[in-house]
Amino acid sequence: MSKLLLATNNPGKVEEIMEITHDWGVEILTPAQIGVHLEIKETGHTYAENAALKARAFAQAGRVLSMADDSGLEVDALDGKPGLYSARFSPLPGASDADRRAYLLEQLRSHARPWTACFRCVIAIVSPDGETRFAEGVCPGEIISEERGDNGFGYDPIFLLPDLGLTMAQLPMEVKNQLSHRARAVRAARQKLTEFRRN
Ligand code: ITT
Repeated sequence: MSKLLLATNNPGKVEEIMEITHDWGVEILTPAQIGVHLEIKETGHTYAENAALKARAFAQAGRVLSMADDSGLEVDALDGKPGLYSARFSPLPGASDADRRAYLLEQLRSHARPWTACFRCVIAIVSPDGETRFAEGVCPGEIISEERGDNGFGYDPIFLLPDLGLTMAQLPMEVKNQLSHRARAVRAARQKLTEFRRN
């Protein structure tokens, strides 16, 4: 069975990607499983650059095909912020997901509603010798000011899917994994994996 290393330190992403890929016939590895511990500085100017930086570093360290996800929340009223900086969007040192949600709501308070937004995810798959493929997924929605639901991670409790009337954090994992930005990107990445196998 071919192996694919998940190049991430975010346990929420690991859980989701494991579930989305469970029937791929690929052995999914985590950095902890193979004893690789890397903190990659996200110095890129795009999701694709950051995803490639992460996947390349893990592929080289683990000598195994690696898949990284760079993702973010883009809020229209904030001109697409926090976007690339979603994981670092708070002035507080050591900020938690809850701190980042509170800071986002503070930034939005003076803006007219609805606070339309989308989650975006770019996946990079990189082989140990540097061959690289990308895939992308987007999920539109709206930011709401009260938190709802306990599932997921990050901005999920304040990200509403207007058609369902539920936040991402109110969805069971298997539903989030049908329609999220990550689900879409990971599914698109499956085709790219077959391109590596042919080479
Ligand atoms: P790795 O780089 O180790 O993968 P990270 O959390 O730093 O983990 P990113 O740099 O891609 O990952 O930052 C993405 C941030 O965007 C994440 O920390 C959340 O704040 C937010 N985000 C991404 N996907 C999300 C989702 O499905 N639900 C809620 N928030 C999400």
